[in-house]
Amino acid sequence: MKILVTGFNPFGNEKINPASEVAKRLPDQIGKNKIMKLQIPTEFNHSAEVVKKQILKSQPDYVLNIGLAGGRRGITPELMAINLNDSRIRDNAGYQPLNEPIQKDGQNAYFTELPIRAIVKSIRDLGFPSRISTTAGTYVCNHIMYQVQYMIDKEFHHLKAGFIHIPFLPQQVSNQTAPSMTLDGAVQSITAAIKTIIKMDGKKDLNNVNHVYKY
Ligand code: PCA
Repeated sequence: MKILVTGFNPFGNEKINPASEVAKRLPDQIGKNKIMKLQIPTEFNHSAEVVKKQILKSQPDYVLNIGLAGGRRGITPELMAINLNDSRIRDNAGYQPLNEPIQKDGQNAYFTELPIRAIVKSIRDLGFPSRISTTAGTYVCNHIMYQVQYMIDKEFHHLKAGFIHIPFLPQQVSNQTAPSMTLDGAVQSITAAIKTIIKMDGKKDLNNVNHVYKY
């Protein structure tokens, strides 16, 4: 199988984004499976095009997008993406959409095809905090998750995709009390998530993980 993993570049006031730092440190291969890594821009109007180009070029079986959710304590696979751009800050191109749909002919929401319950379990088994998130927000992360699902809906019917938010790095919170996770911890967690995606391919997600919505 081929798995495309994307990580956003730094945005807002941050000089680093753990998402792209994690993506580039992932192994190139897990078993017989190829892991392809791509940094993508934190831009509403450009990110989907960059991902689509790479999907057409490398024909992955799975797309896993990774982003930073500053303030969250653990690794949070997203349940769904909604058809809304509504931004409290400008993106890296200076664009700040307010209350606008992403796709006029798209569904209100799309659910991920990833085995997010099994992913949460595999990360907790490593000793790192993880739970399912029921909202990816309304900024560029929700946007890219939605856009990839829209591509699946309209053209790449066999593709499976999802999104995982990760916490700040320790150096990003040295002057505040927000939670963080080391880069090594985040790399280990995302590697475990990818191994779970591979192991669960073609199988139904677990339904016996208790309290997956809570730490
Ligand atoms: N996090 C932002 C966009 C890019 C990123 O890494 C978000 O949660 O929308």
